[in-house]
Amino acid sequence: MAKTQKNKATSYHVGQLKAKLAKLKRELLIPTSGGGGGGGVGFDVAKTGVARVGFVGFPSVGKSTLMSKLTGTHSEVGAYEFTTLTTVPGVIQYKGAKIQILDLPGIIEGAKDGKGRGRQVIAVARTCSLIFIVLDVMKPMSHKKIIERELEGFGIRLNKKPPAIIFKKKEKGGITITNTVPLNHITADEVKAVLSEYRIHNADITFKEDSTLDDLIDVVEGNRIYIPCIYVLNKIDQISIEELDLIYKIPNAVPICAHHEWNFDELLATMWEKLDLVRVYTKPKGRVPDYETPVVLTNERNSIEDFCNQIHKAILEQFKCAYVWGTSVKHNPQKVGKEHILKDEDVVQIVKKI
Ligand SMILES: Nc1nc2c(ncn2[C@@H]2O[C@H](COP(=O)(O)OP(=O)(O)OP(=O)(O)O)[C@@H](O)[C@H]2O)c(=O)[nH]1
Ligand SMILES: [Mg+2]
Repeated sequence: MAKTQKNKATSYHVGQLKAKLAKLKRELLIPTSGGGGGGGVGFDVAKTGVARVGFVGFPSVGKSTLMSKLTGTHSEVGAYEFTTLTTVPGVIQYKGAKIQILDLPGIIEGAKDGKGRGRQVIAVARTCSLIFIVLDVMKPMSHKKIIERELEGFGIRLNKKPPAIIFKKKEKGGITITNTVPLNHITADEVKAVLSEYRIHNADITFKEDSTLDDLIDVVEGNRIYIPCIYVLNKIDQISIEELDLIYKIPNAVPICAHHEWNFDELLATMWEKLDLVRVYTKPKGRVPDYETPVVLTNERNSIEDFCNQIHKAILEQFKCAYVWGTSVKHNPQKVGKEHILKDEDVVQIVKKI
């Protein structure tokens, strides 16, 4: 594909090839016999807390050291590779939220294709709300790209929003392509080639951003998972200040030293920012809000209804309305219904039916 010159005559061909490749990659995702793609015994652990952070990286980069220092949960640390052989869960409490931390076994290149226990590790990574890609600063930075490629090969998209493409299949009428912005990376021919590879001959597609063919394929495939990611650059005790200045330029990276617990404050603050959680304080009638123990919601499930369900399933049955103070409302307080969407640090008082 890289060797094909891009022009009108070849664009259909390129689209076809890209789609073919995506379909083959999907076949790799489907577990082969023996449940290789699933969690596997002892691999996936029960979810606890409002969010889950998974550590992914090559062996011996310091994942278990970081886990032990952050959570106080012991995870075996070894100078040899593949010390950790299964998922080790731990919990940290940060800003009133319980966050589950998963120390995962080291992966190697080719993990997504079934090398080592990589498939199982990456399958667990797919269930995380945030991924820490842990890298050893003494090792080549090309490792970053290798890990990213492994995760991407498993349908994980890092630090990326779902493509702004609306795709609707229909019964007849052919392919209709509309775009609200100019498209610089794709032609109608290529779009048609991709769709015909998927045997889609009737559909409406609207591009709301300057998309690529890969974006389109992600939408058609539909099984992509969009997960935020932090590059944790470990072992900075081994490098000079000049080298540190250089690695600080990497986007979404936090340099640390797990061993001496250096820069954990920045790591936790960045984690919090990426998790994008919503803390809501409850206010019993006639009393001050409880600022000690917030109800923590995720940015996808943050309505008054989600808030009620988080406290107790039975609350909704008696729900009449709610008063909200904070940034999600114009007036303080404002009367709202159960569809109202809450923002971080709002205060809520529930009014029950009598
Ligand atoms: N110099 C230095 N060494 C560290 C640091 N953190 C961890 N190490 C060492 O790196 C080695 C590997 O650490 P682990 O925490 O077991 O690494 P891991 O990523 O969990 O390894 P696997 O479980 O095999 O994938 C150990 O010898 C640690 O003591 C650090 O901040 N600085
Ligand atoms: Mg380990």
